[in-house]
Amino acid sequence: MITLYQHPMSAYVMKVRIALAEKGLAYEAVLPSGLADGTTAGEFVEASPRAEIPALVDDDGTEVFDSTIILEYIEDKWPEPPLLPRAPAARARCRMIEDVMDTHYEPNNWGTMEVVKARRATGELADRLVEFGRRNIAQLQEWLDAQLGEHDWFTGEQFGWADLSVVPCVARSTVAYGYGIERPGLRTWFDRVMARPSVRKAVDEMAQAYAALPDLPQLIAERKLKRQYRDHRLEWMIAGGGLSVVADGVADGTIRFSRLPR
Ligand SMILES: N[C@@H](CCC(=O)N[C@@H](CS)C(=O)NCC(=O)O)C(=O)O
Repeated sequence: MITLYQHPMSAYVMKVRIALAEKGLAYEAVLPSGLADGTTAGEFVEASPRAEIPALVDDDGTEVFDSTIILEYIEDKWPEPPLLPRAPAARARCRMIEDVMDTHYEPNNWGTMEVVKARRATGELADRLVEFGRRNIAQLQEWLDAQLGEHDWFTGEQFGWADLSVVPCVARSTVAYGYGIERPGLRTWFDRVMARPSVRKAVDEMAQAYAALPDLPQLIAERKLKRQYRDHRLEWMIAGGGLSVVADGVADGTIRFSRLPR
């Protein structure tokens, strides 16, 4: 049986969960302990040396980390039904859409949670950061709408790679933060994609996990939550005006950075 190290709120994990469901592949979902404060260890870190989810361990022992590499592994090993189209240009387009979601859209959701749930900032700074995320999301949704054009799916003729990369981020900003989808084309696509059982299940579990989040400010005060600030997310916080959030987190030891493979 495939093992998937995961957390239901992660957009990167959701991509993989949707892909596995679309391929009809059963897996055991394992929530690694220590994700909150970076004290993960053991078999999870052997499979994922950067200590990030998702990581997949195949039943022959093959270990794969990083959502994009995992999607490629799944597509290579179980090509049916295909998630990528055949034409090179269409394949490249799917991967570009995925990259924009992973690097530009996702940090807005992550950062908004750092403000509204973890309350890393208050008052005027909190308002500025939330507004930064809201504006970015509106602009990215406009871009997505243009990518979709008159098509039913981002991937092309059928649901696939690009759709499963877009939906985790759009669902999170809609379900968790209540941002409407202003563009009618994108809105219609969202309703269409949410009708797929693979997507509905992943989004429902994300929403449940979000609703059940513990008191994050309390955990931060107790030094039990030490969030990883990394690449696009770190950039988001700084670009939005939250350099002091980073400085405060470094000073009080409640943020951490990337972990090198050892
Ligand atoms: N590039 C990676 C990013 C994965 C990622 O950022 N995962 C986060 C959760 S959403 C994580 O595991 N962070 C480590 C931590 O919080 O300790 C991928 O696409 O899989």
